[in-house]
Amino acid sequence: MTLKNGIRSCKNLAVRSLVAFFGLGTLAAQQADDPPIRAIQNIFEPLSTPALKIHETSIPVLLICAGIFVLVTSLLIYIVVKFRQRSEADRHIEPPQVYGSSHIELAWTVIPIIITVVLILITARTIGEIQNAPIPEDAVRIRVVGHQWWWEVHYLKQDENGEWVTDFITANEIHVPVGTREEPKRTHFILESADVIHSFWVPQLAGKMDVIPNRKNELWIEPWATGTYLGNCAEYCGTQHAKMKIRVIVNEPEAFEAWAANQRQVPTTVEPQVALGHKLFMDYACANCHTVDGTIADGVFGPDLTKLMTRRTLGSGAVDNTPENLFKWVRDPQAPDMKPGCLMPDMKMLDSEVKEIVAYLETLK
Ligand code: HEC
Ligand SMILES: [Cu+2]
Repeated sequence: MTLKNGIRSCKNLAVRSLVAFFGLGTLAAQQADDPPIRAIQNIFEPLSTPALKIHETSIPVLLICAGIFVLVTSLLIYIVVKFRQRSEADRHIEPPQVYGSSHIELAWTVIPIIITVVLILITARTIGEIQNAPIPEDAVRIRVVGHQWWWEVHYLKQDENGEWVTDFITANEIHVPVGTREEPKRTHFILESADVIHSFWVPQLAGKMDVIPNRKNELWIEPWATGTYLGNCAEYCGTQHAKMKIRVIVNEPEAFEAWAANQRQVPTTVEPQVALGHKLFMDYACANCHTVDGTIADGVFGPDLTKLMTRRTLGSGAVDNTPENLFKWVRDPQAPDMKPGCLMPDMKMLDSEVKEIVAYLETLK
């Protein structure tokens, strides 16, 4: 093994351990043609326009703060050393008392005010640039609704009256097209909440944005590198807040269009070998909480399952979407290795019934 390879495999190992440690999604769920996982939430490597602007603002802010830190710390160390107690006699000597010095008072009032104003101006400029950016005509528009503890995702299209209406619905895994730095491709999010306050955060793409009931917040991204970007709900929202992950899959425009075309396609027939599973799904309460387009299932309490098998994870990134995990999830999502506390109940079905339902779910792609 050459030194270079050795370093590379150490680096890979480090990345994998970090990914595992922070539970930032697992690599197993990836498939061969998926864009690479961008799991390390590296704040110094922005890969999308608003993240870059924030990064550019953070550098002067960090430098100013670092300057203050170094100055204050060195003064402190200097004073601690210089005026330390050297002999027993020192204990009884009072140091010179300085008060009412208008020079000193002015200096330590005015200088911090100036520094603060500079920081405010730098920050306000960036916020303005991001918030006031007009939405380009060709932007992909997505409405995201935060739920305890998953994300409902509506891709929007314009109807004949110019209103933005739902084109198709998915959950937790958001696909968007990639652009370049010269020719950026915008994706615009409208963020809403169905229950409590959540926060939408995919660090390498954009800043955090709170997701608040009865309010529409907005956020946009212009990624210039393909990848599967991992993010998380960043506002404590109850039991399974930590398992309310986000995946943004940034892909080449053709791959994105192919994915979107498939999402729009409504299945019309049920394959005969899964007819029993389909019937059980409709007979049990599944259909009251979940939608499967083209069937009577039109529940909206849980994620839309029409294209379940195109997702890499289950339960908003709680576990990989593998046949075993799908079986375990449907049998009992409250199991300790699934998502205990989540709002889907243990349906207490027979394993044989679960098997039939899972066989049906596996045709939803
Ligand atoms: C009371 C409503 C409710 C019922 C009944 C219900 N679910 Fe769910 N289901 C949910 C909720 C809520 C979630 C999201 C859980 C989370 O991620 O926190 C979910 C998640 C799922 C998921 C994972 C989807 C994804 O993309 O992450 C599958 C699969 C699923 N349910 C299948 C079923 C099946 C099959 C049944 C019937 C046996 C069923 N559900 C019954 C509410 C329900
Ligand atoms: Cu949340």
